[in-house]
Amino acid sequence: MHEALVKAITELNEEKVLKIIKAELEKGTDSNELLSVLQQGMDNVGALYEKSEYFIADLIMSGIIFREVLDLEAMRFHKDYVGEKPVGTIILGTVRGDLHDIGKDIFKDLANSAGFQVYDLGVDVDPKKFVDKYLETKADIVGMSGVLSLAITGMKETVDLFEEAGLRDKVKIIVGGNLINKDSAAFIGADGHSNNAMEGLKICKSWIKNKA
Ligand code: B12
Repeated sequence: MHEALVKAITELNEEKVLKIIKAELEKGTDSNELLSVLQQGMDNVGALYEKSEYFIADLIMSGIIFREVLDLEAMRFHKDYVGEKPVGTIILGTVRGDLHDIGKDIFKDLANSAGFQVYDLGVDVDPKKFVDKYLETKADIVGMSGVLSLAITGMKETVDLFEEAGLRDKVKIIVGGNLINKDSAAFIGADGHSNNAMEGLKICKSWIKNKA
């Protein structure tokens, strides 16, 4: 399945991707495993775009296919948690200049399904908006997403603004996205990082546990 699914998404074969995913879901394959295989295919699409073999329309198509998969009933997590007592609260957004939101939304859905209340600020979020939302909600965690190189700057500026506002030690900050690694996270000044939504969620859960 692994290779066939990576090939289908790399070739932007919408029908085949959906066929494989539906068959795997029926077999009981874990939805997170399917997402991580799809992500590898998206990396291939990005690489082909870099080599000018694919164009912007192809990036758009890959995004449309990915969204279709996320919208399948069996892929849905428990969205929009509004329970009485969330396990924790997270302010989330794709940082300034970056419009990619597929990864952000996956993290959001997973966090919701784990009982977190998520304040989703959307895409292209100005650093000040993160700080303002913190002042309004006093959330436990700030999560920033971004896949463009310039997202690193937006993330760092947001952390710096928390520092300037004297709020840095009040909140845990996690950054995520394809190009986030140990070095970029250290440069940004984040408390945690991951380029895998499930891993990121584990980090958030451990923070909440230690706080209690
Ligand atoms: C689909 C896509 C698009 C779609 C986005 C649709 C959408 N609604 O998001 C569209 C067509 C809009 C697009 C536009 C552009 N794109 Co684009 N795009 C992609 C592509 C192919 C896939 C991105 C994606 O959705 N991946 C799948 C998701 C699931 O992965 P992810 O985001 O990494 O998320 C996972 C983890 O990182 C993590 N995660 C994500 N966020 C968070 C947050 C937290 C807190 C945590 C814990 C975890 C976490 O969880 C997710 C699941 O595990 C990538 C290639 C790639 N390799 O990523 C290029 C890519 C990101 N795009 C690129 C470029 C250049 C562009 C454009 C500039 C193209 C142009 N000339 O206009 C524009 C930029 C627009 C803008 N200002 O943002 C480049 C970026 C290069 C760079 N280093 O800056 C890439 C890398 C392609 C490439 N190799 O050249 N793109």
